[in-house]
Amino acid sequence: MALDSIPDQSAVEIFKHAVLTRLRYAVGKDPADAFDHDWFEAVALATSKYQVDNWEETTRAIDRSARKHVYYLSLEFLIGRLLIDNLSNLGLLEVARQALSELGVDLERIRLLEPDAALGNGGLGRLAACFMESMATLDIPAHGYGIRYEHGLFKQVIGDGWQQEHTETWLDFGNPWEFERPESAYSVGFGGSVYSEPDANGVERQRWEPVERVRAVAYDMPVVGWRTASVNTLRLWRARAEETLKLDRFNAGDHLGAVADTVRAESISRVLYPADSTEAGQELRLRQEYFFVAASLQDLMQRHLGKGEDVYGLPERVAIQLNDTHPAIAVAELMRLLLDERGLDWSDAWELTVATLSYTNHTLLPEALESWPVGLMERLLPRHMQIIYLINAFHIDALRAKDIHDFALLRSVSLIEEDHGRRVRMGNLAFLGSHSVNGVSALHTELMRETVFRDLHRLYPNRISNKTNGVTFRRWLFQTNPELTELLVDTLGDDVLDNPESRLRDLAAHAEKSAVRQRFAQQRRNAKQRLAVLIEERLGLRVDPDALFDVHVKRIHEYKRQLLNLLHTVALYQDIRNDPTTERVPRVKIFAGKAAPSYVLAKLIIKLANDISRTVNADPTVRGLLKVVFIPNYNVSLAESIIPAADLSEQISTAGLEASGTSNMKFALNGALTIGTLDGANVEMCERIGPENMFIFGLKAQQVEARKRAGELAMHNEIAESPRLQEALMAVSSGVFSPDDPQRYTALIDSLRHDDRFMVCPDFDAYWDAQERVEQLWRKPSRWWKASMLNTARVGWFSSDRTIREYAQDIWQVPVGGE
Ligand code: 26V
Repeated sequence: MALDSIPDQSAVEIFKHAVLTRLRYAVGKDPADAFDHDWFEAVALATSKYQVDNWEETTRAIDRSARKHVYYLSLEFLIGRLLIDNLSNLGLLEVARQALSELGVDLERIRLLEPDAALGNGGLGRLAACFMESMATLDIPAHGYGIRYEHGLFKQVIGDGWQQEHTETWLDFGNPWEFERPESAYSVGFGGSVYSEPDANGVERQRWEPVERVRAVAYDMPVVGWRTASVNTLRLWRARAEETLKLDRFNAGDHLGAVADTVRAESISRVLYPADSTEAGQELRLRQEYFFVAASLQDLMQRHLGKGEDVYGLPERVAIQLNDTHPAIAVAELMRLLLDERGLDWSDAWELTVATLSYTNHTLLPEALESWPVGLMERLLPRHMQIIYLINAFHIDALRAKDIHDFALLRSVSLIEEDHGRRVRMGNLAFLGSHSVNGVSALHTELMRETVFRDLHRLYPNRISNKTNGVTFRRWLFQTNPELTELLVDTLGDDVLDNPESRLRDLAAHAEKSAVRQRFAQQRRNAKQRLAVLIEERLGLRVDPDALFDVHVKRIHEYKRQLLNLLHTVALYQDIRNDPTTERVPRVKIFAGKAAPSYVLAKLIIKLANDISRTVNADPTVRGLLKVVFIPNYNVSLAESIIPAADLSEQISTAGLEASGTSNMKFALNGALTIGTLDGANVEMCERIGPENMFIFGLKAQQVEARKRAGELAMHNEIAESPRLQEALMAVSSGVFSPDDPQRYTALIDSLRHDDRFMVCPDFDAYWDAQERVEQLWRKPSRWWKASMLNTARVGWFSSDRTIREYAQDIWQVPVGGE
């Protein structure tokens, strides 16, 4: 094994001892009667001990040092499992494997018992987890702040082809990686009134008196970097009632009323919002946002001032990154702390706030842009609403002073939206309150400048910058794909583990050698074999590991166009049926992904995938040329099984709508070839990997925009001109795949004919042709595997280490380890 070969026997003995002590004293079991789960817990606790030694030291060093500290505020951290991640970053993987095997325990088996920490919906949450790992690796002192949801993203069960949501219970057996910190608890207020009164100097000051208070209690998880001594902290807040039981009410016989406040308070950290971009706006969501922002700002302010630092020095010592607008209320909260609690005047407070905060935008979809009704804000956060009005007034005054009177412009840059009932625009608040605003790919950043923030960008032309996303190679290459990693180490040397960004490039020369290509193909074949076993175990379905694995896994959303892929699947099916002599490359179409529970159309698309799967897989005339699989409950762990086994990665969003994508990078890193549109980070991947090593097709963002602007959303011509598309649409809408309910998809298909906002029809033929190019290349194995290796060789730039270095340099102004 490449990651840390031949373990030292004394290290093995120490690890064994650590496991056995924890098994006995923390789990309370004897090796003879320990179940697998007991072993998992003991191993996790033993691993945690190694982290904690360095952690305490790092924390103390940070507390003493004057180094600038980064705070990453995010409502989501999509972590997945941690055992292998932690062991591998600590350099203990082989030590642990050996120690356990000497105890008669298989690490491979027990690692599967760890539940995924699924505290996120998708890309945004997973990015936060990758960033935490990279910041630790780069020795950047950092805290992640979020919510310790009792229930993470729902578990998806497929019943009769439909998505059903079941509560997720990752904490059932406790979380061995966390440490409760009852001493780090803060009070967070809601509601009430604001009183104006003069302070000692006769200056009018505002005092907010909330009617409700909730306690935020810290739970810390150590974050270890790759082969570094420093350990950062992910601090997640749990909501508790200030007073758990109202004794007077209880004694008066009102037993339920006595605990009602507890239930209300604790509901804040009960569950992660399962929507990724459907209409936001629930009161509980705003309570979650303010809850974690208020606790985090109190905590970081206490750490800052506790070092004897001056409040005016905040931006020199502290950088706060807002992960989307979810923590944007931090702008008003930091102002409130500085004005009301510290007594600063407005202009100083504003200067410090803007210099400390920065904001990342992750979507341009209108339905995902947060705004809160003014009435709700006034009721829940009256002082913040006053501050927002004041920020707005100063802002508009400043523009007028610069002789800007254009009414349309003033309306568009205002913090208050007046059109659909009065609402606070959180995007504008985050923009104004930050010194830096960034997009997550070059194209997305350009579109931010041209669309949502067009006018604000004109007023502040230097504020928006691009920071193209990346992924951590430790998880998405070393841990996910040890066999490929071993190949890389054997071929390129051990240094590839520490410097993959540059060293992976050397793989290009080896792509010319047939022996290395064969080994590259063999490791893929093995990963496909393992995935085939998983599919058979979970679905009772056999797939051929020698077929082309064509993979489309991500949240289910119209803009991600699973429907386009399904129509291609149908067309392929018809092609095979219509022509018994057709020589097709055998293919397995693999789908996985969750739909927001309230997103009816996305759930129908899941049902369609399952209907097509059932029909195609049962049809003997298909002759093994096509299989369709929908694997339930897509999560980080499933992604880790699927990605190394993919030959083809589907990244086919409507151009202009996918801000970046990050699975595109993970697939390419593992050598899958991408079929995709020029959207998000695909554009930059194409520049580096070369268009000859990808299958690019379809309308470009500007063309999509032009068609929408011209109102060309009816697709009668496109359909008439493509017999293949026409036939596929007809089959789906007439019930070929849903004989039990022939009308099931009629409306869905009709909407494509009349209002195809996601350009499925106009891109269909181009997509078909690109898929034909895929087949042609697959038939030439030496060319396919060369292209595959070039993908791995050329995606080094998409490491989250590179992304974090850019944030550190351009936004946070913090030095990176070793600098
Ligand atoms: C919005 C909402 C609104 C309703 C309540 C719950 C909720 C949760 C999340 C979101 C934001 C969705 C934005 C998002 O996930 N964007 C993705 O960010 C990735 C990392 O930058 C990027 O790769 C994806 O392209 C982008 O879709």
